[in-house]
Amino acid sequence: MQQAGAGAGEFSDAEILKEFLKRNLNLHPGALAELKKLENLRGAVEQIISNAHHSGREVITADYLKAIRRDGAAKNLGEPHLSEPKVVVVKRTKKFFAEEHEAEIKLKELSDITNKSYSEGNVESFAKYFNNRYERMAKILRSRNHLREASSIERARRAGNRSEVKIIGMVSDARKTQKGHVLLEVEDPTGAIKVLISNTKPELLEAAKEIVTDEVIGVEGVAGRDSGSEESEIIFANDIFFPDVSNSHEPNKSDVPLALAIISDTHVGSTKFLEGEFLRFIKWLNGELGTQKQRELAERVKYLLVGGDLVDGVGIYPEQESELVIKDIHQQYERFAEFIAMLPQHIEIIILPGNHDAVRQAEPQPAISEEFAGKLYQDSRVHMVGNPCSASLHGVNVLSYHGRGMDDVISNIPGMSYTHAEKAMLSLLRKRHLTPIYGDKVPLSPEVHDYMLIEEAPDIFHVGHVHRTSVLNYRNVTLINSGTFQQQTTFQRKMNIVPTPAIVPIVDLQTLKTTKMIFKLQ
Ligand code: D5M
Ligand code: FE
Ligand code: ZN
Repeated sequence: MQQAGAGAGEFSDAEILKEFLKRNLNLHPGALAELKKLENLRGAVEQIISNAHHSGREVITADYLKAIRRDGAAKNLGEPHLSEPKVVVVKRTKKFFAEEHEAEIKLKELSDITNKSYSEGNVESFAKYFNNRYERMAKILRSRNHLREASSIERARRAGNRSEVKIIGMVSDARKTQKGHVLLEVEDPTGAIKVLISNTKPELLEAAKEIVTDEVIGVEGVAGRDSGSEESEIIFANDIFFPDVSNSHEPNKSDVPLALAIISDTHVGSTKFLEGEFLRFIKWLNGELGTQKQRELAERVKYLLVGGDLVDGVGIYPEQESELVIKDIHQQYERFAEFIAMLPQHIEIIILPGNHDAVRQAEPQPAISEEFAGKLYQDSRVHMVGNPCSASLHGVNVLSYHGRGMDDVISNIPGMSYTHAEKAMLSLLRKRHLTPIYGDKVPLSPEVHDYMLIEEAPDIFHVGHVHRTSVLNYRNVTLINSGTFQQQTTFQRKMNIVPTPAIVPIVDLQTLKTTKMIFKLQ
């Protein structure tokens, strides 16, 4: 292959032509030779392409390049003076790739609490809630080969001593015994039984560490009863099963290479909100920032998902007021809406609330209301949804959840931490529940339908809240934490939480590959 001129490294003719072709730019005959006379060939090519992109130029002629060499326009961003234009350049408004494709959004309303009547929180509603949770989780577990013929706990109790049993039960108690076994109490609508996970089975014991109360699991083991007793009271477990994700999960993919940007926890109104970095993100989406490759990605972004904590709110944590630049909640949302207004018109925006937003704290949370987010409701690109929310974007199923359930999992399962929040996310996915523990830190509303249950394994599982960007692939599900645009607060410093601000995951909906875009200023 022919090499380009001195100082151009490995930039071959073919590569140069490819760069122009990729951008729908034609190099006129004779232009290549002229181009190679320019200094810093790579930089010049990038600059010429960028200039052409901005001015709508479609053909690069030798004369054009001569003029650049004459007055160095490539370096100075401007267009050169063409003394004798020989080619008529047809100006056209260049469209972003994402602009040429209509959005395809299906919001799964059944999975959204918004506009539904809420639970009254009485004894009856608790019973209905737990029943709904048990029945739907049991169905997921029963679809696993191992548990197809699981019996009721009542039948397992009546099974003979030492007979093999399989049950599906909700964990009402889980503790470690003095001898290092794990002892569970599990129930189903027919009864309750103890489950012992012996310390002689280290692998099983390790898996059992992840068991928390109120989750629904499958147990396979041997029934045990005292001599003379009429019923078995314990199962000696040989295996335990989480509902998990099927290992043959085939992800849905878009047939066009559109992309999804995911953010959360902007905390507008906080003194720690990184406005400069956030503006750089907006600039990038507008195609005004980044390398050629990064701009090409920006042009494919069709959807923006915002996973809650839009604003910092007021009175959320002790001494918050000293860390607020905007102390009025309405004004915080106004400011947030101003940023959204700067986004390109072709991007559809899905917004759910978090624990700093102006909605009820009990989960599931309805969408932030028009009273607070009026400006956002006036914007036809914006879709205000509840937390959690399920949506299909160009055929790709996305489950989005702000993430307080992570706090419970991190504080209750040994070995979990905010530093490796993706492990906690994975634990939620395998439990197929966003808030498995009832009545811990996260206030839950006992709705008749359990909205926090993960009925179907999504293709993308998005969580915010922990303020650390991370991406993990598990059985063809892409798990994403969307980080934050807020610097460490005093409260977080005290809690030893170290955020990773201004790093935005961008998912290619055709390949499900994720790129982390970094907008840090220093
Ligand atoms: O949460 C910001 C970060 O602080 C996130 O990593 C969770 C963590 N966090 C929030 N509240 C608590 C409590 N009460 N204990 C421990 N860790 C917590 P944000 O929702 O943005 O304030
Ligand atoms: Fe947050
Ligand atoms: Zn939060």
